[in-house]
Amino acid sequence: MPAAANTLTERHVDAPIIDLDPFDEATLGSPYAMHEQLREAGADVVYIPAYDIYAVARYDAVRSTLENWQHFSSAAGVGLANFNSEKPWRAPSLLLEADAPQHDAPRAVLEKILGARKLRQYHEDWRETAHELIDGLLTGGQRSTGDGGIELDAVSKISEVYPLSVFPDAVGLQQGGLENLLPYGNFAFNAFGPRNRLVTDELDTIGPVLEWIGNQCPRDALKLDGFGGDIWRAADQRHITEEQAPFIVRSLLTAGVDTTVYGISAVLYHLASNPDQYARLRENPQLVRRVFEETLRLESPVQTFFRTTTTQVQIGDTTLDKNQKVLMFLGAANRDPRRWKNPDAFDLDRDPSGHVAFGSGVHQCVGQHVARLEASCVMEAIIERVERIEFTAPPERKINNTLIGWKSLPIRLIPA
Ligand code: HEM
Ligand code: OVM
Repeated sequence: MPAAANTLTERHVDAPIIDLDPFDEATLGSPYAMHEQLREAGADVVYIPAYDIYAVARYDAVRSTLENWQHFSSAAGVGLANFNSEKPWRAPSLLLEADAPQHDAPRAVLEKILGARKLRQYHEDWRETAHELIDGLLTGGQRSTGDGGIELDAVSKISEVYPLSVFPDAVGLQQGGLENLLPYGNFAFNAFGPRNRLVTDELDTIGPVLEWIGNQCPRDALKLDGFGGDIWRAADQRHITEEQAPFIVRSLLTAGVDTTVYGISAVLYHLASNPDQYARLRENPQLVRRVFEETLRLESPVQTFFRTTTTQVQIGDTTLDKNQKVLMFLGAANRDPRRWKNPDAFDLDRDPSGHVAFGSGVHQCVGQHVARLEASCVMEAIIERVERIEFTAPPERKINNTLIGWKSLPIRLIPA
């Protein structure tokens, strides 16, 4: 159904009406003016007629919506499509797009496999891989005249390289076909939005990518030692069924790559933009964790997710009907001046905990320890070898219906 067919019907809405398109390409690339408009519209929830959806952008409203899974369901899809009436583009995720009790067993299995304790066994290998990557760039790269710095695009040479050199192997994927992972994640995150050009432009080429992803999920495709093997062992132990196992592997392949690429790019962007704070990080390497959390707060690589109301429900002074879509602006909550002092500043003196870049509540990112370990390894390798990071040209935004990030980060690394 075209959007116009179900908008502007005479449904009474007692929330401020905001006439904008959050998925417009210009807005996706620079959403901050819209965030302010949504937060300051005068209520905890607003109505966006363009898509017949509600939206929350203030910190408290976003956080309570995230934490209220009883009234705000994920099983009807966490994108614009309402699975109660629209067919999903793929079989729904057993984690992201599920409610209790179905959500419980897959969640418990992944929490254990991706927990901070289990991840310790990957730490050494991931640290070494980061050092090899950075050392390789510093010795093999294009040397600029003058300061002996190395000029490169940090997205294609660091952010997109590192996760792909550690994560697929940790999952237990065989070599070959890894070039499908980023396009798959990009498509999946676009698919949470409307069927705009970002989605339709990919429809011609995505078929073989989907097929390859599907082929990596069965037991036979995966090495025994790795997250994938761990998932299948959980099926052997009847914690999940054999029918569920391949879909849980698919969740790792969907959510586990583009997100960390975007997260690492965001870190490099903020370190290049804040030379004084980079110097401070070099003197205090234990700040790597805070750098990552402050980066996630400011950047919120996953900008939005939806919920669907399960009953009539109140947000602030507004009553929402049952089966209404609610768009949660994680990025706007993470810069809400009601919650954060000087919210737009990258500030290592603040405590960024409580940010909602990983969500909050029962669906809070189950891969967050993986993301933190990858980002820390990259930062530690860089601060050991690199004295300064400078931009050589303005960075270019990459847009996606759900993710915000960088297509290119042209930088110079000045060796220590
Ligand atoms: C859930 C963000 C990395 C796997 C989520 C959610 C957010 C998020 C906001 C909550 C979704 C919701 O409430 O509906 C991020 C960010 C990352 C990241 C910003 C990197 C910086 C990862 C990685 C993996 C992963 C590396 C896999 C190893 C998942 C899965 C879920 C999830 C499976 C669904 C959990 C559930 O519904 O119970 N992520 N994520 N994520 N994430 Fe991440
Ligand atoms: C999934 C999943 C989880 C989180 C994010 C996501 C594409 C997918 O379980 O498939 O984004």
